[in-house]
Amino acid sequence: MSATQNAAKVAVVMGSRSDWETMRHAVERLEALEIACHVQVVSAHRTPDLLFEFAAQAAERGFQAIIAGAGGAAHLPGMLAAKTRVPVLGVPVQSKALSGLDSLLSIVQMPAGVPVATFAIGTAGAANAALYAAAMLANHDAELAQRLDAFRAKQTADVLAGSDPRQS
Ligand code: RP5
Repeated sequence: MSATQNAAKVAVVMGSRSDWETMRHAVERLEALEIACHVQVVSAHRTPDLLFEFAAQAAERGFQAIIAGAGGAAHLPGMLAAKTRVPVLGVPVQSKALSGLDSLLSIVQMPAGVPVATFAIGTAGAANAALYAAAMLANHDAELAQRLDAFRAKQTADVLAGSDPRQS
């Protein structure tokens, strides 16, 4: 495989190491689909210069999507979207104080002109952001499309095989 094929297609960033327990669900889904990803803590408030540098370089680094998770005053996805044309997929991390409603509203209420695709609060949002990024990439990658179709077929088969909840 060439260096270009090996290069990360998706970046997964988060506002704090404390977000990892949520955001690892995105990384695990990407890895299961054999999508190379870059993972990094980038804080809108604690490392604002790093945020700007990361966003400025995102397109030239070849990222086709940025999955950004943050909690509380969750400005990371929106500020990234303000500084790069690479699509930003926002994941509201469940906060202790307000259970993630603060994170959700911080991410979803973007002004017209600067879009962030916003997902569910917590681990479901992280997993679905990864699957959404995979679907975007699959439009231009037939092998990935096959892997994504296989994942969905297995998911359906697993539910059908366990459709009687009394059986283990
Ligand atoms: C946000 O503040 C992070 O995304 C995190 O969800 C939250 C709390 O961060 P820590 O105080 O745990 O580092 O910036």
